[in-house]
Amino acid sequence: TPRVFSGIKPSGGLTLGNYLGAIKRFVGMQGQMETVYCVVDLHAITVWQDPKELANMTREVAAGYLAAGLDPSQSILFNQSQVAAHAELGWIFNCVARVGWMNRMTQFKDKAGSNAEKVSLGLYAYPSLMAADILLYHATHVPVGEDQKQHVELTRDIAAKFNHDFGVDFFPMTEPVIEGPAMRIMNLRDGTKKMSKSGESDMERINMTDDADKIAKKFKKAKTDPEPLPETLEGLDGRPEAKNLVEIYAALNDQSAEAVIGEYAGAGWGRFKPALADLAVEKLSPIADEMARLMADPAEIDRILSEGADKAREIANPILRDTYGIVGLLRGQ
Ligand code: AQP
Repeated sequence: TPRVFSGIKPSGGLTLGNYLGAIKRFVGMQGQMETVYCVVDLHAITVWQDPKELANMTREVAAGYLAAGLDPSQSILFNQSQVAAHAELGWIFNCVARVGWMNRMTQFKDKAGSNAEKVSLGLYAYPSLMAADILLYHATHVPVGEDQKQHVELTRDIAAKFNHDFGVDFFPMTEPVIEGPAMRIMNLRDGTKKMSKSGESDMERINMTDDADKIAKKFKKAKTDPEPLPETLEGLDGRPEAKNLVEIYAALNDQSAEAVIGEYAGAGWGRFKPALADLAVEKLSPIADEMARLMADPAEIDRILSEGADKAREIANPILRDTYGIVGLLRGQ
């Protein structure tokens, strides 16, 4: 049966990139397939996280999922560290994946930069734990942004090598689901870099908790070139900042980028940016309000996560037990 798995790291507050590239689509798949969504806290600690802030951000990411429409009676929602099987299968996959595969991961190269000797071993092995997250549920579909495509491909490589090495047909070949106009939302100050939770300046991203004034200010100050919007979609080529703002508008309004260009052809930034800010406020402020309401009751969020973890274990534990059996690891009754 088709099953969806995806996750978000609580490594900072949610951004518009996480919302459009991930959460909004996760919620859209609910009800069509079995859906399992995770707050991947074990991934967050691959870089330093303040312990109190980590707990708080884990709840905030959960609140973001819920506020955007995730229904815990239709989807499983939990935080990764509560289901020990993730770490256990992650170790087995560390022994299946090859160092050479990890060396090709572009996200690791981006994050480690020139500092590769000093980053955590966990950051290096991150894609192998991500493969465990997905395959522990025998997930067939993984909705992700463009930036995660390579990691889902690695997940397939790990599944194939495991199946081949042990002569079984056990782990499925997972498909990345990357579609829609907002698969890569870029930084508002530099259209060649992606919008990230942990980017240096707050002005480069829209946070899901930003109020109307902040949203308007950030779009007003967003970098652009001086040209007006083009008459055709091709006119956005070579104009990364302009393209990004058009794509954000399209994704927020459930339109194609072409339709947005159709409406705003020839418009200057003095017209387009306020329209974009108004649209963003209209779509995001109800979510921000609901997140604030949920965050006022952390015990309720913790309860939802722990109930979700119980349901997740019901799927994950039998798959882990079978994996141990295949590998030849003894496990008592
Ligand atoms: N800019 C983006 N555009 C589209 N999708 C994005 N995603 C993240 N940024 C964008 C998608 O959000 C999901 C969760 O990502 P994550 O939290 O696991 O890790 P990330 O991709 O590393 O996110 P950040 O925001 O950049 O976090 P930091 O700064 O801590 O590394 C994924 O599906 C991702 O594709």
